[in-house]
Amino acid sequence: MVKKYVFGNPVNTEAVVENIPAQKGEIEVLTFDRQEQKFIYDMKEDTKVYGLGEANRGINKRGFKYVSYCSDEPSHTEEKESLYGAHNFILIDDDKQFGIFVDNPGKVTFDIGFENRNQIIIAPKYMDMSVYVIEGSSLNDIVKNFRKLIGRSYIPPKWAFGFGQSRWSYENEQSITDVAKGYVDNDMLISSIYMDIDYMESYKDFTVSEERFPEFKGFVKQVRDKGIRLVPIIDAGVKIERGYDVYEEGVANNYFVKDIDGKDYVTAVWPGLTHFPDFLNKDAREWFGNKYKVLMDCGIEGFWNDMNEPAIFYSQNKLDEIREKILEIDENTDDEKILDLRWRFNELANNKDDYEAMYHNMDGRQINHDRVHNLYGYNMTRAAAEAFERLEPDKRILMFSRSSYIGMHRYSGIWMGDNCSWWSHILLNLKMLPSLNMCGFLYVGADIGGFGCNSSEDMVLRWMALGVFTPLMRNHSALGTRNQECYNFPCVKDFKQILEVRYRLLPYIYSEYMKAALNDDMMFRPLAFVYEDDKMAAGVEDQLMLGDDVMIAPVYTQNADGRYVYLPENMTLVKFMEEGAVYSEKLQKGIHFVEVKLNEVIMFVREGHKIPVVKKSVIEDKMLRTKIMDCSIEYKKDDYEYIGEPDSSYEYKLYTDDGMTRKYEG
Ligand code: MIG
Repeated sequence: MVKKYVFGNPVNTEAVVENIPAQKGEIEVLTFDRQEQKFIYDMKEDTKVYGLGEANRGINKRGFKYVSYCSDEPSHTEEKESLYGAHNFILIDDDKQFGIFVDNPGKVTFDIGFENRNQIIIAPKYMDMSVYVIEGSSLNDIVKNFRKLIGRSYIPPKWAFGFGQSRWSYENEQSITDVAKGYVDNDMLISSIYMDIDYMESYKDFTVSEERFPEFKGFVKQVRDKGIRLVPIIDAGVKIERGYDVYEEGVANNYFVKDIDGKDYVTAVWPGLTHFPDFLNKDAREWFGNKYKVLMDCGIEGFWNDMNEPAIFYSQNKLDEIREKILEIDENTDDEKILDLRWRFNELANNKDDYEAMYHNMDGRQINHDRVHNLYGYNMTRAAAEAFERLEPDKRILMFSRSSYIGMHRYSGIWMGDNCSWWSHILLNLKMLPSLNMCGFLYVGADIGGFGCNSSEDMVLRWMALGVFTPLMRNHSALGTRNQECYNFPCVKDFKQILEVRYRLLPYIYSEYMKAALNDDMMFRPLAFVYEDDKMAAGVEDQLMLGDDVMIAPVYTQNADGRYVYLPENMTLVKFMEEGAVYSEKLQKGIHFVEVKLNEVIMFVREGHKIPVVKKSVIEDKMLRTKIMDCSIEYKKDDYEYIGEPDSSYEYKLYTDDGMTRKYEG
């Protein structure tokens, strides 16, 4: 079912958990162009290609070129070829169906019918790699076989399925207290508040500003007593500062990334000049991971890892080059030479020369960073997750990362990075969900409301109405943008209502997540994966199947009264409306226009199915009345009502566990 082919001398990426002997000979399903060092596959007119995880464009990846090279890319416009992750799995749906995983941590280009509409061209920069060909009885089965190969997906604590509010930045106790108050006082449900870089002392990892958080541990508890968890960010770069323990220990033990001569490589990120920990070095990983304890000892139970592509503002080397050029300038220098500096400044950030000048120590072997670039964020996050297992063996810790590679899905989730408050990014959010699931990433979500740019109330409402279904449901926005916390818009009542839908659906969302994780399955599927013979379904890129029972179809355009929806079979339309009312209507297979108000959430339940939702009165009793946002509530039978076809004999399998420990199978 799975065949492995080895080229050159690959490093062990640990993306795969099964030991598979390598095949001799050529990859049967691909043509190898030896001269150009590329793999080619000829597509038919109707061949479809899925996968590539966190990537731009459609669910069907055909018609564009994608470059796997983890990038700090803050503007996800249509022409962008690389985002933060490198997920080299594609699924070809032709007369034959099969998956290909290119386990190569350097740059790999996937041209899926871009140069030539009918060809897939896979071109790795370095030829050291393993390639896996995965077969199965259906698209879904191939994904399952692949997922088994790469190991079980990360499972977060149950509270991480609650709603989270974030912003760059809530920088002191007061601002966090205000956010908590904004939600709690308005009877809006919330489970977490995120701390961005300004909580730290001079952007130093594992420090907390004493001035802004004079009694951090007590403060964490105070917020926690309202049922809300604080989730701080950790950045990859370590500030160069005498006396700062992380810096001193890193230098003393050779735990930082080096230049070719063995000197610690100097870059600049938020803290100013920094070194990057060498996460590919096992000892450095263990050392850095243990540092998370500083915050865990203050009661912190979750983190997000940022800037781990790694993002570089500039390197000392590159800046020195510019300095030299500037010093060459005098009154006789011609204009061109001076203007040339403009480009040099523009090219300082994330410059490929820096990635090519850095070196890792992997099990004693010196390895150029560029060859293993895509493993960096993965191993930063793995460092943390392995430490969590050592420090808190029984407890689930929330962790999600910006940069990633397949393999990291076993250690954490991801968020989709710096999107914008653009309507098109609601749709991009939806499209990435199944692609990420194919690659093992289940705990995923986008910045709701959009990170960059200013969002409008209607946009945040519509985006939330998609977010109620995503495992990570977090509203986050950038420094300088309009405040987009739910209580900062005039129609607080509308937001309150959408948030309630999330918590009412939580038992279903959590169950479907756990089933997907425990069975190496997808939580979100393209319609094409479920209705394989339905040509119409194959073209649907703005609806998804969620678990085995539900189809979602959010509104993602402005000023819309609703939207057209394609039903591949008879289904029940369920609409969560004002005051917690639930409207149901049976609809026939086919195309329908469904009206959806700004404060409503729609979904569709498959024919003959029913799913549990928590009664509104129960949420009111247990959380809103007490003003304690307790996500760990155990519901009883009477706390649920059923939607879809409540009278059918269908037995929905609700998955329950304690939501806290690693005892999953119960
Ligand atoms: O250079 O920490 O994607 O979520 O708010 C920007 C500040 C650094 C990028 C992250 C974003 C975060 C921001 N970070």
